[in-house]
Amino acid sequence: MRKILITGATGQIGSDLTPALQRRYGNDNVIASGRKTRPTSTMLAAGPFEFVDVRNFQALDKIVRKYQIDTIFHLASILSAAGEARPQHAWDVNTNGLYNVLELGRLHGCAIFFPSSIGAFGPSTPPDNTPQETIQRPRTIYGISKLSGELLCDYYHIRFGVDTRGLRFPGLISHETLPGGGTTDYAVEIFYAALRDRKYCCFLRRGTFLDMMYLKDAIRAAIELMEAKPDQLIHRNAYNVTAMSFAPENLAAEIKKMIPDFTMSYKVDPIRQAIADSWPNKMDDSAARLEWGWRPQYDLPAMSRDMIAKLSRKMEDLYGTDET
Ligand code: AKB
Repeated sequence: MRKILITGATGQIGSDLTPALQRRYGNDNVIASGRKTRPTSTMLAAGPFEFVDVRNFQALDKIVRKYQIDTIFHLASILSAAGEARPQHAWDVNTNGLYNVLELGRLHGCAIFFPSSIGAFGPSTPPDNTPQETIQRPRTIYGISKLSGELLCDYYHIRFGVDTRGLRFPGLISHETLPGGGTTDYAVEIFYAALRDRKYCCFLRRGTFLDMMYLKDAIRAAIELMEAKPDQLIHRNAYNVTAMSFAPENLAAEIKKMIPDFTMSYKVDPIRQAIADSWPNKMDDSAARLEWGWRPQYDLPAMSRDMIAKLSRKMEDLYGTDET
């Protein structure tokens, strides 16, 4: 990796991945890009930024040529719940965007990182210790686009020798940027609500177990996978990776240890509940552990402590303290 392009750089993953790659590879060697969301002034000051729609092949091609890109982290994507609200749009962005990026990989020899998801599984997938290779019949347009993305990445690797690599990310929890339109978003919203209002109304039912990961681990996983030696990789597209599995009440109990007057109620959103019910409870990520040494560093208590500490500071900076 010498010259890196990140699509969707202003999103939840990109906001943390961009500075991490800049620290490692140099600010001028990481080109952040996005379609609509204005980058923060910090991101703009830190390195090059390009506005581009990933569905526009010519515009992407121009950027790849301009900066002589050799690696693309393709993060631009519509998430699960937002995808169900606008399925045609989600298919267009997720599938045609990836197709364009893979074509750039074929034409210019770029390595490609593709984030797949637990959404690539469906209700007939074994929900516990979900194997690396198993039944995948997703029922959401997001999951269908992620599964076809995994297959397309394999195809470009086998047929054209493109260096494609991917991870099946679980719900990602972070304090920098909010996720937009996912089913696992409750696990981020709850921290803001706990600190601000001391209460949260959860849109998923008690007992809904899902895989989750702190974003710091996810960023490290993406970089470690892209830096792994190619001959280590058997399951390129895409590796199961997880750090913890919990239900809403487990997360609430963890937060309560630090904010004792915090309470949680439930108002189930049937669309997001149906999506969550079709996803695994807990994946088996032994292929990632064996093939390229994946190890998470944050479990539920460590992640919760760090989130509370970082968000308390952020809220203090934004709103000040109650003291006069
Ligand atoms: C979503 O909820 O849509 C995402 C995901 C698990 O891929 N966070």
